[in-house]
Amino acid sequence: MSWFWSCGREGEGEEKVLREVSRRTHRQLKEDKRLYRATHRLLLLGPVGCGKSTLFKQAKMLLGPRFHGDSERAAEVQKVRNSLKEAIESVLVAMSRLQPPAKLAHPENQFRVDCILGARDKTSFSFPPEFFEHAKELWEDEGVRSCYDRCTQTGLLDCSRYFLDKIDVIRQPHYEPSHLDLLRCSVHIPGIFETKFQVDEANFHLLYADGLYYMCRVWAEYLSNLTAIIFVVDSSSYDQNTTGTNRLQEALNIFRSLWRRCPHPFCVLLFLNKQDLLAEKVLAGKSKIEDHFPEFAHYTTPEAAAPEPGEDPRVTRAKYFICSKFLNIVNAVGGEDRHCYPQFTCAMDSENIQRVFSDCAQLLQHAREGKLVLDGNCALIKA
Ligand SMILES: Nc1nc2c(ncn2[C@@H]2O[C@H](COP(=O)(O)OP(=O)(O)O)[C@@H](O)[C@H]2O)c(=O)[nH]1
Ligand SMILES: [Mg+2]
Repeated sequence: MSWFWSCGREGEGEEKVLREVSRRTHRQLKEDKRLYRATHRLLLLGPVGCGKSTLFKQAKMLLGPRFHGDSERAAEVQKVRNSLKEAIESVLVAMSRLQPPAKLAHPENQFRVDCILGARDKTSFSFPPEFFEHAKELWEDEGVRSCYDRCTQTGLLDCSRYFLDKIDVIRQPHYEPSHLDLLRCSVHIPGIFETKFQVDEANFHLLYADGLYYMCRVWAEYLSNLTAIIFVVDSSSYDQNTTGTNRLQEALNIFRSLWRRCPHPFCVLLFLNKQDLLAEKVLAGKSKIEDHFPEFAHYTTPEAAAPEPGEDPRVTRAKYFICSKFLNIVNAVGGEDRHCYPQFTCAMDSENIQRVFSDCAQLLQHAREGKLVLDGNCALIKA
């Protein structure tokens, strides 16, 4: 009897504990659910070279400065130097691949080319002083420069110039990479990455599949748990051809295929990236949009356009034209309960990215509350 009695009392105690556990679990689940609902889950997509990795790195930096130990700093220096090595290698390799091939202006520099390309596949390179010497001399050779200029048309050597122009800084024994140096570094690690950050008290959970850009079509199958997709476009690629297709046209094709597969309801944040390069190209006047997209000749800037302070009207017209190419797809394919919100971005500019995410937080919040309309050019918040 006493055993039974004590069992009963113990049972009562256990029941109390269990009730408490259940209450806490319930509270935690409620809190998790609230957080889940209050978090914008975004997936970064877009063609190769449009700026996804750079945007992802910027988003990570929105978390604030991180503590840096010596080994982390050494790894960052190595990362920047590797990017410099890749930059000079890709220009030198391109010299023989171009038709007609590019030649050194100073043939006596050939031994430097052999030296650099000879170390091309070395996995852990220790960057002896001769490496920097060879790279610098070659970057000053007019033949290498003219090859570089010819290659920029392909869009493949985008960031090479940045590192090559900084050889004297990067070679210093006590060199410390800047925020921009790290942003420019190319990292080729395929895989899925994620980061969580907060802007204006809105929580973001950003997912990014590096090296899997070609799977855009497949991603559409897995969108139901996301708040939105960020589709990134290289706006300055209107005059570039890599695989025989115009790069901006390729981005439009991928976007069309993605938009068709998006679930209902859904949001796509269209990041029209590389606005700085687009403005440079348009103002230089060398490469005309109408030579690649003839309809640009008859395009007029919409009245609702909101140029940046001091922006040249030619730049405003160009960026709204590119935006309209994407919105035409949205309007043609339709989808009442799907929205596309364009943003003009420059992934190299931390302030711009901070502001863009702040605008996105507002847009997504309004979209949730059904307070957004699309007027054919831009998403507007209903009064
Ligand atoms: N000037 C400029 N360069 C950019 C911008 N966004 C990315 N880049 C550069 O474009 C190249 C490709 O960017 P990356 O983020 O690797 O593209 P991904 O292939 O989409 O991941 C890199 O050299 C970046 O430094 C931008 O807004 N402006
Ligand atoms: Mg990338």
